[in-house]
Amino acid sequence: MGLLQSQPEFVQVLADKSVRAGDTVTLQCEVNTEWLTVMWEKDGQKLHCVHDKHIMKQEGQLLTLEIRNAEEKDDGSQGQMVTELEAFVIQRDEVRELNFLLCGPIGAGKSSIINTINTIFKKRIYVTHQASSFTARFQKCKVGTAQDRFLPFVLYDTMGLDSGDNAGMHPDDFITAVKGHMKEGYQFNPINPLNENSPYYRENPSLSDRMHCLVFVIPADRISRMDSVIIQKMKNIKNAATAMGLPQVILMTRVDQACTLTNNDLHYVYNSKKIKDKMLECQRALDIKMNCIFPVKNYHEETDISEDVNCLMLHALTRIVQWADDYVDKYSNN
Ligand SMILES: Nc1nc2c(ncn2[C@@H]2O[C@H](COP(=O)(O)OP(=O)(O)OP(=O)(O)O)[C@@H](O)[C@H]2O)c(=O)[nH]1
Ligand SMILES: [Mg+2]
Repeated sequence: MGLLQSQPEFVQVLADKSVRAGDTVTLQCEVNTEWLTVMWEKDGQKLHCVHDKHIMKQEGQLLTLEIRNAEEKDDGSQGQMVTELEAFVIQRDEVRELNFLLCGPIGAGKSSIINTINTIFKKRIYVTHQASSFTARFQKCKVGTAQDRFLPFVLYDTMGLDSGDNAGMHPDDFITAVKGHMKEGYQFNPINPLNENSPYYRENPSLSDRMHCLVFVIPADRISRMDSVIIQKMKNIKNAATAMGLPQVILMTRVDQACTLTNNDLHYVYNSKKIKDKMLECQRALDIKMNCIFPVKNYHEETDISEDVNCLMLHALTRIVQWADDYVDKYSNN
């Protein structure tokens, strides 16, 4: 939060505060003049004062903002997570970008994740990565903007997994991609996976060409009815990734479709029994630890940016970036 005015200076700036949910938070700062107009900001945006929740006071040179009945959403953590990710530097300069491979059933929300992450960093709704038109090529998707700089991680979108033998992305293609053999632009072929004779096959991939985190995308509202063949395909991919020591996470999408409470208010996501049950189902299906399963909601029909949607995704992305960086650090030759 901050104070906007041309001439005055802070005598005492805002301090960080840790509080319990339900507490009243008092944020205070001091300036060197009484003659000013004050505006409080949160995450770089003007604070929308809510009646009986935000109380602003100006007593001489002392400026106070009282936030009653503090909730998680009152935290300015979105801005902090964005700043930290924008400033992120990979530990090893052998690798210039961390590569994340998205993997999941058809229509799970893989392309929408790319749109959601780009929406956060472009700070406007981003829909270029066409969701709902199925993904046919191996595509690398940058995050951020050319003007401000792209972030040091990229997402690789893939075709969805299907239950048929000759339908959806071939599981062998995931393993080929994880190992770094698959070149961008490769057209997925459900029947014949990529082979060494193809121009899209990279012979000797380096650590930079390999994937640094495998991101399973599982829709919360469909996990209970998911075909066992699809689950088995994901398990096989997971086992191959485990053998390579690759970090793996689950982004559990469509939480709004799985729980009415969460649909009405995304803050319920961590308190909802339904969502917890869906996370447990994901854990059992793929044998991935609960602290590597992240419930998220994608932008899909919204026209405005939502801090709640952003915070869920940013929380997951922060962990993914850290774990991928640890993997690169471990396997780097330098
Ligand atoms: N309600 C809701 N809808 C979502 C969410 N994520 C994705 N969708 C919708 O689900 C549908 C499928 O999303 P996509 O992002 O195209 O899924 P995909 O995994 O890329 O699909 P394929 O490329 O066909 O495998 C689209 O209509 C999205 O708008 C979410 O979190 N909540
Ligand atoms: Mg897609």
